[in-house]
Amino acid sequence: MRFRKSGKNIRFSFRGVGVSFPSASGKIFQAPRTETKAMRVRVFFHDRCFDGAASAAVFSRFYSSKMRPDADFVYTGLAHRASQLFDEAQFDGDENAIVDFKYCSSPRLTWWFDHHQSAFLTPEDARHFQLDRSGRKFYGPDYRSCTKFVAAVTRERFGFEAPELAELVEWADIIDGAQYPNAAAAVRMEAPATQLTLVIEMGPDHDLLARVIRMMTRLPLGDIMKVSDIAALFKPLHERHLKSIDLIRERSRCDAGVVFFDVTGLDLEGYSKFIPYYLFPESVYSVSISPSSFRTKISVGSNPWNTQPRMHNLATICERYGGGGHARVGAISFETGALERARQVAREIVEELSTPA
Ligand SMILES: [Mn+2]
Repeated sequence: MRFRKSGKNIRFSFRGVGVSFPSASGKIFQAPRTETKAMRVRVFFHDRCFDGAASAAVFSRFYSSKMRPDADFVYTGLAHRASQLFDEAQFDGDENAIVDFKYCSSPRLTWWFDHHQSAFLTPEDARHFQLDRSGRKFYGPDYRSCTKFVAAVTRERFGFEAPELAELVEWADIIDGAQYPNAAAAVRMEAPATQLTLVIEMGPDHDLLARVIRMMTRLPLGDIMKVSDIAALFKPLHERHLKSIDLIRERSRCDAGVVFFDVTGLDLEGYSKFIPYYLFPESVYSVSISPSSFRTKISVGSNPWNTQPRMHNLATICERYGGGGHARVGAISFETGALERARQVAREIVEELSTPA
């Protein structure tokens, strides 16, 4: 039996099982099951992204299986924006991990996995990563999904095997790598993974993502879509999605293989990026402008089902304007209200993509 005073509590413990009582001055009563405090792991993930959520789920399963079975996970989504990406005060876990999002040189960051070409905000960040010797920060730009990258690294380096996560990993690779057999498979959303993607990308709030991540760690995707509130969220989003196909059809034009549309004023935030290729199967690239509450966004993509060779690196083009992404898909965020600037940049990009490099 041991006694210990911690803060306002007096703690009794025997063989690792402890009970805390408030001391005379304290008001808190708690009876934890074990003496050791659970390890708190904060996982930052690419918000509203199937691959971001799935990466967080695979990382969490790895961490509880190979590092600390008693870990408590807290999930925080990160979004690309024109202003500061990280608030270091948020790195308040015993461990802080980032998956599927840019590197951060904070000493409080203990795990990092990303696969984006534009993973480093600055050359200093890239150098900081190269000098890291923790063996816990990994960059896999050749991977189509961060989820598959996390699964591969944790298997090879830490012996983590989770066959029940194979479905999740495969779908993250299909979704993030745009490996659907055709545009219709992506746009019609018949597979549960594609339905869940819609809920993740356009669902109502950020707590939802933390719940979805927890479900991904233990349920097949078909079962997640049967959870009543997830199914209820999907239905109106799907109807809206079907309507968005018609609206984008009205706003789009396709010249020299480049689809352009501007959905300003249409309340179309988060429409499927595959709609332009579904509408214009012959297109090679798409450029679109979509204002939202916190940014004005230019999305630049290439038609995954058009086998014509690509002459342009879209991440490189977007980086020139302060954005980033992958060779075949990129985006630029402007401050809200910078619509004229965004339209000018979009015109320049359409022009550049219409001309062979
Ligand atoms: Mn990703």
